[in-house]
Amino acid sequence: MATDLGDRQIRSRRLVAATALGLAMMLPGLALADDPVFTITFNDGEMTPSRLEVPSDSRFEIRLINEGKTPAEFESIPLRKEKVIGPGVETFIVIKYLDPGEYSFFDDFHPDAPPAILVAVEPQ
Ligand SMILES: [Cu+2]
Repeated sequence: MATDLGDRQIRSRRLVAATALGLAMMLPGLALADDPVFTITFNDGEMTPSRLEVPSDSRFEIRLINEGKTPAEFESIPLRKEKVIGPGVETFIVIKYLDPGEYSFFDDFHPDAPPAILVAVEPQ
């Protein structure tokens, strides 16, 4: 009797967990399905790539991945954006409708590292 109840509870908990995981995986994709996605990786002061071409006049997403052992901070004065990324963390920012041109950014937690640049290019 008690074992029976236990089994049923475990089974329903597993179902809830699987459903929640499925939704969590689907929702971010749905929310930004049309936006192009670019990735910048941080690694204890190194940013890759150091030059990233993005489309002007459209919304896009930049995925920020910190593979380093120390926190990083994406910071751009011309873009007026900053975001802290803990070690081992992946997050993203959305950027909307840039004018064509160059937008520098840096890792504010590693100020000695060379800055990097976002280049907004008019779509052909
Ligand atoms: Cu900062």
